[in-house]
Amino acid sequence: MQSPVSRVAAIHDLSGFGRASLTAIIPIISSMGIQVCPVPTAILSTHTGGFENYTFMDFTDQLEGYIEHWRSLKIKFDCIYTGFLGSPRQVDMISRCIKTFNNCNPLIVIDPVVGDNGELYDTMNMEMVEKMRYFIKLADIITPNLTEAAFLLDEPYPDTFEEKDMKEWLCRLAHMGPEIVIITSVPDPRAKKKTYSVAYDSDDGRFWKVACDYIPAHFPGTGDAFTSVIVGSMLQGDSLPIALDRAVQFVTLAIRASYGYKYPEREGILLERVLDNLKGPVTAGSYEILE
Ligand code: PXL
Repeated sequence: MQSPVSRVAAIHDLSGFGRASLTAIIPIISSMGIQVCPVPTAILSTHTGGFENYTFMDFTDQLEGYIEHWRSLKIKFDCIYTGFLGSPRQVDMISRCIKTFNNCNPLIVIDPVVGDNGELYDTMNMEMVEKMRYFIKLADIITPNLTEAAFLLDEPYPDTFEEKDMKEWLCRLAHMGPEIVIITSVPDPRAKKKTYSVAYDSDDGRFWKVACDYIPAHFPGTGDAFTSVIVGSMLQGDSLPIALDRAVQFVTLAIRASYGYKYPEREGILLERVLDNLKGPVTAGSYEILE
């Protein structure tokens, strides 16, 4: 029987405090009218960006039984969305899990979470990067930030970026497997206070760009928020440039809603204050096509 609403399997860690991974993904995608079924890859007391002494429980050994139960229930998914993974062994496990659900032809979205601001996250290493290079072959859509794109391509982290170089990176990443590549957090070489996100659809060969103001803040979990809006938007039937536009606008709004307060950035963006914006109709955005 067809589900009355679209359904996403969200394969991510559950970090109890800090509004990253599942605690950002579930409210965002749910607010967009889509059912989120979490597959927790690890359980942490907080995310790893800015907290010390967090607890970490790897959930890999439980996953086989968890997924097997879902399979026995014949649950169908419209999308499988995965991000931060805890270990190289977990990447193999999740690859098998994705193949299990391939019979209903879900949209596969992989956010290759390994780092930010030119560096790998605490729990990541080059073995994980190497694994990610193979893992993304399974994806329809990937959403690396500029740091992750550089690691996946084995390129140094660039300070500035011309559009033609960006296009080359997008094409090279698409050659690694995914049909659609979206790169976020690219500093604009011409405007100091701007960053942009770009997307490439290798099916029609078109490139899209959405610019936004740079705000000097680093809230963990913004990548998860961004990709969640992409997932929700694509499942609602939006075009790629509209999905890109909605994701950039939502994250920018959430950062602006948070930045004016005096609270630690490591607690993440104040999603609770902006979630309702995802319920509105699609409005005129600012995307451009790159010729
Ligand atoms: O938002 C990415 C992310 C997800 N999960 C954990 C993290 C981070 C980034 O720091 O630490 C556990």
